[in-house]
Amino acid sequence: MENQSCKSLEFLLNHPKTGHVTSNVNTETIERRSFSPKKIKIFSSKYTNIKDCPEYKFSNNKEAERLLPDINNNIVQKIIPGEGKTEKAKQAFKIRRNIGVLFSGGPAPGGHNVVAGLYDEVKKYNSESRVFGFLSGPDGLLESKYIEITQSLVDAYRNLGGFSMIKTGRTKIDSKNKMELSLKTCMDLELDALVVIGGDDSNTNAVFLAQRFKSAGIKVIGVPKTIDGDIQVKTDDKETLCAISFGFHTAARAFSQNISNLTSDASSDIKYWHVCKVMGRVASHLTLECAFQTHANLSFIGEELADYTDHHRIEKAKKKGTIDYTAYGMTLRHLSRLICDTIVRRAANGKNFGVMIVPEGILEFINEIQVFIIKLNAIIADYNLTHDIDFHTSFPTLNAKLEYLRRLTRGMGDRDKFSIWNLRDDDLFNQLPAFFREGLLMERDTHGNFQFSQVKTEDIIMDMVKEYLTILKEQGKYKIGIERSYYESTMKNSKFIPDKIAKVLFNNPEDKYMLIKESIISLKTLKQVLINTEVINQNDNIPEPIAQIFKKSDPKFKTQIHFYGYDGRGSDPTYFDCNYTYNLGLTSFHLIANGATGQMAAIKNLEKKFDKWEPIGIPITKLMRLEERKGKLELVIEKSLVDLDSNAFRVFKALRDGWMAADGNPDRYRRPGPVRFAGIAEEDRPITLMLNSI
Ligand code: FBP
Repeated sequence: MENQSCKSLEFLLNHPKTGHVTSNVNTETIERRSFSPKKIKIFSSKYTNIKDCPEYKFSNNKEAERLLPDINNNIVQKIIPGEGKTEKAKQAFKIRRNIGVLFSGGPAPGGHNVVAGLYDEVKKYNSESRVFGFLSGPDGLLESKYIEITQSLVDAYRNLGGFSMIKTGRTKIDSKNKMELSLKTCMDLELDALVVIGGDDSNTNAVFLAQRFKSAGIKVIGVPKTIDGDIQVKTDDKETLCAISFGFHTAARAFSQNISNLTSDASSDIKYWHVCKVMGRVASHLTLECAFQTHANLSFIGEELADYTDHHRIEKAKKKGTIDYTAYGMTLRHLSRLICDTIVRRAANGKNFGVMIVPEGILEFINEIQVFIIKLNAIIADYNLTHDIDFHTSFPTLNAKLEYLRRLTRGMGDRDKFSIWNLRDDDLFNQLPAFFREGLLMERDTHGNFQFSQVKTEDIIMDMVKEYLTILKEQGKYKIGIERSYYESTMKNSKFIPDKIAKVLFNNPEDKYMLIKESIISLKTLKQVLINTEVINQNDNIPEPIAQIFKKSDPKFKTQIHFYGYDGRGSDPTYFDCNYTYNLGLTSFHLIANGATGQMAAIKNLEKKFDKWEPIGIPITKLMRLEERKGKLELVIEKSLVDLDSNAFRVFKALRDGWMAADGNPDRYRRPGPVRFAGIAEEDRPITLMLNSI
C-alpha cells in the first residue's frame, strides 16, 4: 500500500500539469516580461542633442554654490532630436561606454524597467558597451561588488516589481573615505557614467558623487524613485518639471486595491472599523491618492493637520475672556476626537463600520509628538557626536534610554548644559504607552530620518479613540441609529403601538434612523424609563421587542488594523510606471551620451497624456536645501509635501464629506481593481496628477 502511494506521488510530481501549475514562472510573469513599454517619440530619432533651458528658473543656494561648485551652474536640459549633429558628434554619441547603475533606498515598482531602458539604449548605440549593476545599493559601489547586466538578466525582470535583480541598500556616502572608495571602484571599472536610482537622500548622494567625479570625467545621473511621491519638482514660477517620482502610482494602486476590498468587507459583515496605515514617510501623497482611488470614509492628510485650529475652543475661551493656545495645531487628543465624531455620526445613521486611512507620517504634523521627535533627534545626535559608542548601543533597553533622559532633566547628563529635555518633557513623555515611547526613541536611519514605518502610530490613536468612545457611550451619545422599517417590523407583532413607544424611546422618532434617548444607556435605565412612562409596571420584564431594539442600538466598537507599505512597494508596476520608468532609463542614457552630469533624469508633462511627455534633465543642486540631520545642518534635497492649494487637495476637501457618509446617504466606495500593466481599463496616470493637470 505504502509503495503504491510513493509511486503515485512520483507520477504526480512528474506530470506535466504539475510542472506547469507549480512553476514559479506563471502566465502573468511571461506576459509582463514580453510587454514592451511605449517610447517617447524623441527616442525614435537616430541621435539626440540636449538643449539648455534657462527659462526654467530656480533660486540659488549659497551652500550648494560652496559645496558643489562644478555643477552648481547646471540648468534644466531638454532632450531634442539630434539628426543635425556633425559626423564627429555622431561618432562620439556612439562610442563604446561602460555605465554603472545602482538602486538606493526602499524598493519602488518600475526600478527594473529603468535598468532595462538604460540597457536597451546603451546596446542600441554600441553593442560593445557594458552596463554594470552594483549589488545591494551604495555598498556595492563602496565594496566594488557588481555584476554585468546581460540581455537574459534584463529580460528576466522586465516590467516586474522589486529591486531583486541587483538589490538595494540605504548606505549614505557621507565621508571623504567613502567618496574616494566610490571613485576608485568607478575608475577601476573604467566607467563613463553612473546612474543612481533613488529617492531624495540617494539623489543627494548622487549630486555629491557628481561633484567629486567631475574631474575624473565620470558623469552621474540621478533617477527620481520613491513610492512616497515626495520628489516633485517645480520651478520658482511654479512650472511642473517632475510631477511625481516613479513607484508612487503602483504603490498607491496596490494599497488601494486592498483598502477597497476592506470597504466591501466592512459594508458586508457590518462590525469593523478598518484602520489602514499607509506608507509615505512624512508626506501624505500616497494617502491622498488612496483616498481618491477608494473613497474611504476618513482619510487624514498630515499637511492639513499642521494648520488645524479648533474654532469651537477659541470661541469658548473668547466667551470666558481668555485665549486657549491648545486650540492651535493638532494634538493626538483632538485627532482622536475628530475620528470619534465621524464614528458616532455614522453609527447614528446605522453605519457602525467604516474604513479610514492614516498616513504613516501623521506624527510629524501632531505638535506634541513632533516636539518629542525633534528633541529626541537632537539628544541622540548629540550623544553620537560626543561618544565613540552610539546611543542605542549604550542604552539598549527602553529603561536605560529613559534613565538617560531623566538624567538630562536633573542636569546629570554627560553635558550638563544640555537642557533641551526638561522635567515637563519627561512627565509628558512618560504618560505615553511604553510601546510608543520605544518607537519614538528608535534608531534613526542612516540619513538621520525618523523611521515612521516602525512606529505603531495607529495603535496609539485608536487606543485614544476607544477610550473616548467608551465615555461617549456612557453619556449615551454613541448609539446605532435604528432604521424606522426595522423598528416597525420588530414591533409589529407586539401589543404596543409603535408610534407611542417611539416617542418614549427615541430622540427623533420622525427620522429615518432613530436614536435612542441619551438617558437610556443600559437595560436598567431602559426599564426605568418604561416604568416612568407607564409602558410597563414595576414588576414586569422589559418586553422582548423593545429589549431587542435597545440591544441593536448598543454599539460595539471593533477595529482591524492594517499596515500597507512593504507589500505595495514590492508590487509589479502599473502601466503608468512601466512606461514612465522605461523612458527614465532611456532619458538617463541620452543625458549621459550628450555629456550631462549632476542632473536628474525626469519626464516633463507626466501629468498629461503620454504624447505630451518630454524627457529632460533637472539640475539636482537646485533642489537642495539645508536641513537638520543627525544634529547638524546638511545640504539635502527638499522633500515635497502635499500642497494644500493644489487642485487635488481642494477637490478632496470638497468631496470628503460625501465619502464620509456620516449622514443618511449611502457610502460611495470606489473599486480601483488590481494593478495592471495593460488593457483599456487601466488608468493612464494617478488621479491626483490628472486633477493637478486641469
Ligand atoms: P525611500 O524613501 O527610500 O523610497 O523609501 C520609502 C519607504 O518605503 C517609506 O515609505 C518608508 O517610511 C520607508 O521606506 C521604510 O523604510 P525601511 O525600508 O527602512 O523599513
